Amino acid sequence: MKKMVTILMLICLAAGVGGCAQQQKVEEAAPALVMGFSQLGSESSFRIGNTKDIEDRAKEYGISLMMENANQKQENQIDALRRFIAYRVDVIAFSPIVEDGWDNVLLEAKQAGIPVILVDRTIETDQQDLYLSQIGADFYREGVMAGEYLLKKADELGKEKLHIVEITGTADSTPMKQRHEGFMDTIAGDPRMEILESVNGDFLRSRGAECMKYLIGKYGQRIDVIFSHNDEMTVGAIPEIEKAGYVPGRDMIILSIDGGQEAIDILRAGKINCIVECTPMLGSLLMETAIAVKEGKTVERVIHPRERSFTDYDDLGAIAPRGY
Ligand code: GYE
Repeated sequence: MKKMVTILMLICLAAGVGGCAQQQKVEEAAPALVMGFSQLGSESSFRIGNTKDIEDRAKEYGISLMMENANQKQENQIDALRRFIAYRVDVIAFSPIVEDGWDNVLLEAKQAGIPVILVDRTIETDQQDLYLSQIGADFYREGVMAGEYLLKKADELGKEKLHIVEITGTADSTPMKQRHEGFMDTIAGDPRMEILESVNGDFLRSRGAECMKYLIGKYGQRIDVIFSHNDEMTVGAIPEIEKAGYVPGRDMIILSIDGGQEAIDILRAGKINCIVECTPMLGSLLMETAIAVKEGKTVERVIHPRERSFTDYDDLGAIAPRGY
């Protein structure tokens, strides 16, 4: 795209000012494609970073973007998808807040001949042809990475038992289900690991605080480990741990997911022990996939970005600014 703009500018210079205005109009009138994107909400720094990245990359790739934010409500997302169908966009993309309940609206998109790409989370359906591709993290692997860190930490601490509490993300969402499974499968065979309770924090900072308050009230110093499904809830939980007189990162091992800047800074301060990365920077993959779809090319069914973890075993000085 950048190349195209440069070529256009060169033609403009050769053609004089009048020609330039004409060329500019032609380019503005013909975006590579029109994409309708339904974002699920603004619940976390991941989500805000994801929205911004999609907007930025759409501009970069010359894609005309209709962005709608559903404010955490599935019915708002369904309404947005229907508007995109009525508008006859070239491609529909969306981040489904939960996995179930999409068949009807996606059937409508299929009947209108509009291809659908899932971003970040996936859906549960018997009709596999309702979407072409899912671009998002391997959430199961994220849970596994958190579990593997804990097994290593348990060896280092040499404790006989570790009592774990889990603060989960939005019920019935892909990251909630898969992070839980990956983590539980990884620690399941180890007799040192004991789950005290899992509570639903809905990926929200305020809920993270409430959940932590409840858990500390109920289990107090029995809690050895907190596995929180995202940074936002972790950041909400930490002050509650401190208010109760415990030192996060030392008295209680804290495991988090996302890797936004705020949480990375808290990791550096020693109050979080491990953060598994979940990158919101999915915009380029989305735009490239959408263009390939428009050109009639076959695309990958599942596209995972590469991710890592950041832990108190790493050189934390070496982490580049996260951008979300
Ligand atoms: O981890 C959390 C966000 O779906 C992977 O949603 C995403 C999750 C992310 O609210 O912070």
